[in-house]
Amino acid sequence: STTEQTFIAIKPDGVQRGLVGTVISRFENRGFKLVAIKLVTPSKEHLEKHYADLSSKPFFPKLITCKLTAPFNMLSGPIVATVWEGLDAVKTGRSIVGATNPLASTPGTIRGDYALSMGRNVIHGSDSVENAKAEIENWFTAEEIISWKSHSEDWVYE
Ligand code: YYY
Ligand code: MG
Repeated sequence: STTEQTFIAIKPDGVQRGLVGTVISRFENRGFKLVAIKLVTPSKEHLEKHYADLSSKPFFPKLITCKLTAPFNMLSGPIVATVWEGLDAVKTGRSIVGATNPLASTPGTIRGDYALSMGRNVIHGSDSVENAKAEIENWFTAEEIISWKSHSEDWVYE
């Protein structure tokens, strides 16, 4: 539906590399509506919840456990957290993001255009409607999700 929402985050490497505007533009240009945005430095506990599904994976420590032993991980700097709304936002969002391993990401996707390493893949995108709901709730309060009508709506949707 056109009110489906997805959670998209620009990871510390994306923020450091000045890709915030690029990522936001790609979602805006596609026709999605921005309904929440903030710059955050999440706690380790917060990230553990965000990536709970991956807690048993071998790369999990590198991803979040310790800033000192894994200095470029998700705890290494600010993240831009966003929520985008629009038709098939989760699935289409994933296709804008690109494959997890940037070497396999198609050019034209964010990872396919701006990344080369799995651990520096610039952006996070929810992988299912159910996970999107949980992630949005983990990163934003209900009051931070803004309901508004875009003047473009009738020119984006038939
Ligand atoms: O959803 P997505 O980000 O594409 O991949 P996930 O399988 O959920 O993994 C989350 C995150 O973990 C990924 O973006 C990079 C990192 N990672 C890694 O460093 N090494 C792996 N083998 C797999 C994932
Ligand atoms: Mg994932």
